[in-house]
Amino acid sequence: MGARLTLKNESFTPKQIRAGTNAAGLRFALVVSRFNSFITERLLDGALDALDAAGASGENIEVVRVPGSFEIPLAAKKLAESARADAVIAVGCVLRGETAHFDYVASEVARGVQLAQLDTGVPIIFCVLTCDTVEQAIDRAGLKGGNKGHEAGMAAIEMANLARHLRAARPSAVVQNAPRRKAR
Ligand code: INI
Repeated sequence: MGARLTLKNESFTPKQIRAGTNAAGLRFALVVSRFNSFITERLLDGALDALDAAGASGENIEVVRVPGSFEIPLAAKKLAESARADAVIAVGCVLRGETAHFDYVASEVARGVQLAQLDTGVPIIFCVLTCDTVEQAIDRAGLKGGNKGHEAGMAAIEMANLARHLRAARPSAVVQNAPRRKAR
């Protein structure tokens, strides 16, 4: 259990900002690696399912394919720079083999995606599986572990709405008063 907060002022209520989950009117781009496409296509389906269920329109969604996960950051950055998407979703699957190749591809795609979103200010959601076995990847692309693509779609909607909200001079997104904690 963490340290208890003792409030001097009973009306001390910080604003809580949590962006909405409605995707209507938002634009998305998905960068999908063809390497391990039997996994990445399932992740793509999961992401599209989440966007569709949240009210996104097909005409506001672009799907861009790249050869492998290593190529994802450049394509994602170009999409983000072109201001055609409120959020980008990076979809890939890196499977550990017998050499160090896995480590280079996995670390560079993660680093590249993070740099691209920080450089451009456009959210780029990391939906790149990095698994030791094919079974682990299958589990995360629709079986036991759910579908990480669906989670990525939900994250993209929230971050697109949050980025809009944080850019706006007069915020319009959901701002709630924090539930009061009892001072002790
Ligand atoms: N790309 C992947 O997306 N997943 C992998 O598991 C993978 N492995 O294991 O080699 C992989 N390699 C290709 C790489 O992403 C580049 O496309 C290639 O090196 C050309 O730049």
